[in-house]
Amino acid sequence: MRKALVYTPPGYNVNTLYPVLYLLHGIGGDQYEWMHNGNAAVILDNLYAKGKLEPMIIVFPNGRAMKDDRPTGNIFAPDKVEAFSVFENDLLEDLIPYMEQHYPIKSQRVDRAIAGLSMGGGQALNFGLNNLSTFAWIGGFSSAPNTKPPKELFPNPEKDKNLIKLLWISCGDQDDLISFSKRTHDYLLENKVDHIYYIEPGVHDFNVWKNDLYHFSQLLFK
Ligand code: FER
Repeated sequence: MRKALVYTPPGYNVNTLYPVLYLLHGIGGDQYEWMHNGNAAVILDNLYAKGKLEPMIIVFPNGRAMKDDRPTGNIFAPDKVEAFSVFENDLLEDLIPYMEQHYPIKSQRVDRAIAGLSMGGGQALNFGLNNLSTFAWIGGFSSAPNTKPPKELFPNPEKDKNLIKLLWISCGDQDDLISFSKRTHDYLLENKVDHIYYIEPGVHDFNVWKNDLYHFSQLLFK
C-alpha cells in the first residue's frame, strides 16, 4: 500500500474526463512536499481563478518506492536513492492503472504529463523519455544526479522526438546541480529536439520550483 495526494480542479465533475499530471518530489520529500513546501494548491487555485490552466487532475505520489518510504534517517542512503528508480515500475504498473480506475481520467499518452523537482525531475525525465507511449508532456525542474546521461536518456532522438508535446528543462542559475540540466539541454540542442530550457535566478529550493510549477502548468494540454 502506498500513498499519493490528488488535486482536483475547480468545478471537478466525475462525468468529465480529465488529463493528468504526475508531479514528483525531491530527495527529502514525500507525497506532501509540493503541497506543504511548494504551496502547490495555492498556485494552482490562483491560476484557475485567472483562467490560465486547462482543467486537469494532479497526482502527487510518494516516489520513494520501498517499504518505509518516509524521508527519515540518511535520505542519501543507497537503498533510498535506488527506491526513486524502482518507482518507475510502481508508477506504470500500479499507480497509473489505479488512478484510471478510480478517477475520471483520459488515458491517451497526449493526456498524460510527468514532472518533478530534483530527484523527481530526474525521475520525470528518465521515466517520461523512456515511456513515450505513456507520457507526452515532460518536465524536469533542477534535475538531480539521478538523471540518466543524455545518450541513455534519449537514445533515438530522430525517431522519437516527434512524440514529445512538451519537454521542459529548468534550473536555478546558482544551483550546484545545474550541470545535469545543462548537459541534457546541450544534447537536445545538438540533436534538434524541441524543448524549453529555462534558467532562472535562484538556488536549489522551492522559490525556483514554485516558479517552475507556475509556468510549466500553464503550458500543459494546450
Ligand atoms: C546528489 C545530490 C542531490 C544526489 C541527489 C540529490 C542521489 C538530490 C537532491 C534533491 O532531490 O533535492 O548527489 O544523489
